[in-house]
Amino acid sequence: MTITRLLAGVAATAIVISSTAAMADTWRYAFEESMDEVQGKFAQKFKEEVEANTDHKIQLFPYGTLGESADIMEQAQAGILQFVDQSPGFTGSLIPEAQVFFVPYLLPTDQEQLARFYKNSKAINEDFQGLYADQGLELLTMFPEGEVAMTTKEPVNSCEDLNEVKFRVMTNPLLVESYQAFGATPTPLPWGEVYGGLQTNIIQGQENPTFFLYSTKIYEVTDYITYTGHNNFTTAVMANKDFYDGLDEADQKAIQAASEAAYDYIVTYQKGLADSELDKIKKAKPEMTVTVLTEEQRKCFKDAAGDVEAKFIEMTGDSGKKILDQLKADLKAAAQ
Ligand code: 6CS
Repeated sequence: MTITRLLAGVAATAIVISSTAAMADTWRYAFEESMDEVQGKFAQKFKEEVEANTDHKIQLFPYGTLGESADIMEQAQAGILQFVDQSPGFTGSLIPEAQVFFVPYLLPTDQEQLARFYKNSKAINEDFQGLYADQGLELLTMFPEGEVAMTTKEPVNSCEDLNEVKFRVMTNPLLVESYQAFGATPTPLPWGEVYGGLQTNIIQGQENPTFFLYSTKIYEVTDYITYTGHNNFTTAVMANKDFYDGLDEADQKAIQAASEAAYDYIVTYQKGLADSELDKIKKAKPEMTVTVLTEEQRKCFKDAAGDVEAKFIEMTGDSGKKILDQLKADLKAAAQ
């Protein structure tokens, strides 16, 4: 057992002991990032709205305080936490259809189009609701965190450059398939092992949105940032379903309204964020090489997308195919 897990266990036990008294007025919300990162900003806005419009308080638990992403999901399902932010990158084994967000080049990179898509998508706001509910979760919202970039120790100008690169991915079977199709050796790891893994050369690459490359200082242990345009980072916020179903209508409405307000806030907050954080990386590490791949260079990544999509349908059957088709229809509507 790692120290983090041990501490998480101790913290969780402490929470259980105090839970009977705290249940009535304090709700607990854990997320996968720090207070100053995108999920933390969303959570703070959500808290502010809930506290302004209900009698309840929200206690926030940023990344690391209760363990890794998988730990906070377990705690939310068990009812120890009332709210959790877990990205589909870690939800793939629990809800295989959530892997749809890892079909390469499915999502656009245009931030405004993406913002319209998540807000209005039937797949997200109706179809995924049922799939999350089957796992004891009330899906409140999904939101974008920006285009992901690859950071590596050697240049990446084509799929061949990923040959024999041990590339860290979130623990998601379809993401493993993607990076296999891109020519790399995918290595699923929780976030806490990524910086050290790069530092000790156990892995030689990873992907994440630009703001996260700066805030987590991952640029210190990689030398190349490459934009292939293959994906946008999606995250999801949910409530424990028994907890949510047990609330009165006024509290449920306040939670939905808080989630909508936090969504609008986080979309606005992220305008220009990728550019400003990339500038900070360049300032902190002038020798960093930043490359935006040309259409020609993207060809092999785009060619791999078809195989990954077929794999997704193979893994999820009719249910996954239905979600994928609906998502494509929703993306088309958001493009107009
Ligand atoms: O790559 C990861 O594991 C992490 N990336 C982001 C942007 N947020 C949380 C997640 O754990």
